[in-house]
Amino acid sequence: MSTLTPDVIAQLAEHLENAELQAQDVTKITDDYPDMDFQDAYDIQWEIRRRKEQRGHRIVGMKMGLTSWAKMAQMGVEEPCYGFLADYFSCADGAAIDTSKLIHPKVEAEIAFVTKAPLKGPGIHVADVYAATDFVLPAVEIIDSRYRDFKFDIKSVVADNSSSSRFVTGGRCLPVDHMDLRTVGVVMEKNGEIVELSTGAAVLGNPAESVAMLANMLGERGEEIPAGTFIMTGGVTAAVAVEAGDCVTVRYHDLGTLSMRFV
Ligand code: OOG
Ligand code: MG
Repeated sequence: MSTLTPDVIAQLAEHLENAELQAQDVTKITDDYPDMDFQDAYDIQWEIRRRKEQRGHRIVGMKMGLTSWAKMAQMGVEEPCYGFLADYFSCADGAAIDTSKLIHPKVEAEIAFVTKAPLKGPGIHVADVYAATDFVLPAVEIIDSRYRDFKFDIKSVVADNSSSSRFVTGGRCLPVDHMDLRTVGVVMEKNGEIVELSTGAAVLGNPAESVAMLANMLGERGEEIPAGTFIMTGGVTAAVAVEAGDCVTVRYHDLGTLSMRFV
């Protein structure tokens, strides 16, 4: 079901994408459209994706969000969501990330997958994910909600591409059969001090569950995860606010270290 007309979907997509591109916060869209539903919210997100592709941007991955209790508790939203990653979101390990293009960035430590076979829901489970995984690697997401004071509800955040804005990846990649993803330890440091720590099990008990959930959510729209897709599974800890001058390093058991600074 959807409640919004195609015109309103297009208008809200433009509104939210402009907020991203101009780094200007806006009020959450459910204030004006309280009856909008999940389909409307994902329709807006897919329209933002279409707008970017039409301008020549490539989609270089997908992300799941709100998959750990730490994140759900921090945001007051208890349902996972997905988003897409556009080419210009990608930053190299060690990058200087320009905060003037962002509203109020926060960093999240995540475990990422790259697939080697398509995954199409419904009915995808962890064994399917293992079979379709090429390798896993560390990733740090920089989220930047377009909503004032980073306050939203699930439908507003879905429409806003689940706060996606930048990501850093690299480190070391490992085949999934060489590790227990649940016990991968993660230590996040900001300016040399430990600010958060967790393990892979924080994400739905096993980050592979997050990939399965993405396949099943996409399946509801008749979409799939193609082979060769980079997927971030969601923050293993609460997100940490950063500003110009901050340096962040995240150390992962067996998967190496990622660093970035904010300028
Ligand atoms: C929504 C996106 C959450 C994650 O890893 O949990 C997310 C938000 O908290 O703004 O990317
Ligand atoms: Mg995230």
